[in-house]
Amino acid sequence: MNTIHKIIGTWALPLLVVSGVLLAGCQNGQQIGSSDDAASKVYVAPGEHDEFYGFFSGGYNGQLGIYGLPSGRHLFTVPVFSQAPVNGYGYSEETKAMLNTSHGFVPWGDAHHPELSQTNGETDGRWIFINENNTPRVARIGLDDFKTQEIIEIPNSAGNHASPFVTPNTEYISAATRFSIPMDDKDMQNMDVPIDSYKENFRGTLSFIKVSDKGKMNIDFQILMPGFDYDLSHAGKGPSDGWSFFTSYNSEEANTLLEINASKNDKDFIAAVNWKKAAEYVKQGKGTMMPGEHVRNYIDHEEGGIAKSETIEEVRVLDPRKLDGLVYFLPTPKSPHGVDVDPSGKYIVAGGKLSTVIPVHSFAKMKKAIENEEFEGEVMGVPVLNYDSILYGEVENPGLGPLHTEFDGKGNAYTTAFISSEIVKWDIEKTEVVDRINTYYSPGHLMIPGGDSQKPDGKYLVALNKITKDRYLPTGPEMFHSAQLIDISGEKMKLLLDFPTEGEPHYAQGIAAEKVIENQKRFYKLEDNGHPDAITSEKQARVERDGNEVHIYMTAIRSHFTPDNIEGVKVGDEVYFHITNLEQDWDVPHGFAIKGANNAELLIMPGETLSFKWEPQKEGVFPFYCTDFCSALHQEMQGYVRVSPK
Ligand code: CUK
Ligand code: CUA
Repeated sequence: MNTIHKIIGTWALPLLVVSGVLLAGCQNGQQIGSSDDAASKVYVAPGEHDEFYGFFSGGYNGQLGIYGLPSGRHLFTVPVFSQAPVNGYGYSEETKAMLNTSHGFVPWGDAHHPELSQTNGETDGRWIFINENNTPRVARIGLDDFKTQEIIEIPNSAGNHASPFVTPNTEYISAATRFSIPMDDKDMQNMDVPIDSYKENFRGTLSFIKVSDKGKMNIDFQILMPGFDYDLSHAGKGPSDGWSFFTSYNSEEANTLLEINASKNDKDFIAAVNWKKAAEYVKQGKGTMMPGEHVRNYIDHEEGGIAKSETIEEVRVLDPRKLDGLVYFLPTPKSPHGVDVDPSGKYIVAGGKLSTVIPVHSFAKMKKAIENEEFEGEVMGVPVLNYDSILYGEVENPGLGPLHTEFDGKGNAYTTAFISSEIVKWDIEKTEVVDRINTYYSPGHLMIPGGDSQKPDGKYLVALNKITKDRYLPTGPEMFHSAQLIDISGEKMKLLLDFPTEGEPHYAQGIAAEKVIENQKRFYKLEDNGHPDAITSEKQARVERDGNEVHIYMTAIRSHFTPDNIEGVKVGDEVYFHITNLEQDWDVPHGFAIKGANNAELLIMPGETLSFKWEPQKEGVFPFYCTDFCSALHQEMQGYVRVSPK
């Protein structure tokens, strides 16, 4: 059954014209088991927990959504690249610095790909990384407290899309520029040149971020590349450990109307990067230190958990024209989007958006072709291999618009077909389609817990659909995206559940809950609170003036603030409320808000100190209160600040 659904999406139209495919209006029956069967498989009884954590990128909300699987319940949202009024992330004095960049304070991001840390090719539950596409950045979130710990900017990049995919022991995280930009080879500076000088002046970069045992990220090296657009990436594993693969499109190097002009070539390229070789070059001091201003923000746990920023001026750049054996191009049909390496590490699968087959490259053949120097030419020092000598096979009839592939660890691959709205299951060794299921509608990525690692947990698959249409009660012109949970434990895929997701989830990750739960922090111990403005008892509560700065050292405990009547503040003062939550019990946060403040609220976790800045503009008496219903006497948890004239 290869049904073409009613289509949707404006970009699909020219694409279909290009592929010469007709639109059909039919919509076929859904392969739902019996509904009882499906219901029992996703039912998590009240008080019971889900089997898996699902981490879904929030797309243009810039955050990371946490969902329980198989229930599809939205459990939490971790604020990462965007300010979050719900808990004051990016508003509080402690977290503001997390959003600093070389462009200044950037309080929004476009997050596409979460990626769990791995040890020996298996997800290990330490951290999850996520990329920011617009102002190129990568974040690291700790899975002990589900808070963003670090954000590093990627220099000499314009759009960080092929990111942040990890190597099997989280040695490196990949990043690549989505947009090429005019870059001077000598100093990597973005140049003021005519846009139609693209072919001559535009360049790309692939970046490798090193991750220390403690998680600290730094940009170890960048590779200067031809001016294509780099899209997705995945690291090799097993036999292909030591390599990373990046798709590129626009090998035509078009700078306008890419929809047509970047769809001309039959094949574009996957860039295969030998990162172990690159790391050796770095050790030998090869490459050149180049300007590459970027900012790294991190929570300083030595200094009371306050975010700090540092600016780094340079980055090491490796040039394939000068260093051999770094990168090879694998010709790949046609405008590939996703690239995925199967759990055995033997096969490299591309999702050619405009391709009529799914090409599967053989890593062994690629190595051989490199040894025998079977090159067809080169682009900017990067040898181009011969398609036929690296190809393992082509999967026929894979649906229209194949994008992304995940694996079940049982020899099968699952590829999304955006245009024909389906997921296609195929046998990797045989490169043959064995099953297909409709999705509603137009899936982008898909996720199997561990599905891009060496040890997938092949029980469930989540389709991350781009178009929702009629799946839920209408909410006007705008609606949440739609995810679908599919049972992949048997031979035939079965649709189990629809659930809405916030933002636009591109990629997602899943992990057995037990791998994460054991390291969870339930609250911060007061005795570990090293915040310089923390106070650990009400006796220490006080108001201090320093010029026009007023510092209020305040405590919160059920159900009062100390102090709760504050006088002596003047119009034009800079007032800082440093509030320590004295509770030592799980899930008893207190909130803080004050009338008219040009700021969000704070949500202060037990044992934590957060600071709120307020610049009163008018005289009078202003109430403040706790925003989180914390006890039966929560409504009594309030106070006043008196503001007098200057
Ligand atoms: S992308 Cu969204 S469907 Cu940004 Cu990984 Cu492919
Ligand atoms: Cu504290 Cu409500």
